[in-house]
Amino acid sequence: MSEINFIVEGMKCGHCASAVEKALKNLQGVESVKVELDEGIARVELENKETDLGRFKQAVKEAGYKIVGTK
Ligand SMILES: [Cu+2]
Repeated sequence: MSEINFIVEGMKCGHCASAVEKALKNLQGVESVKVELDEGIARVELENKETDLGRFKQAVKEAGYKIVGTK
């Protein structure tokens, strides 16, 4: 199990948070997602260590938001 904290740009309310949460949860290997709206962070727990972050960025982009980094 490993964890990545994504810095997500563009989330303004609970709807945004749940849209990002849903987009990330749908990805393979994702155990859980918790979005901290105030901090603009999505905490993602993964089954395995992940080095390719492209698919996370893509999923969040498709939902209308942007991953700008990790924390
Ligand atoms: Cu919103």
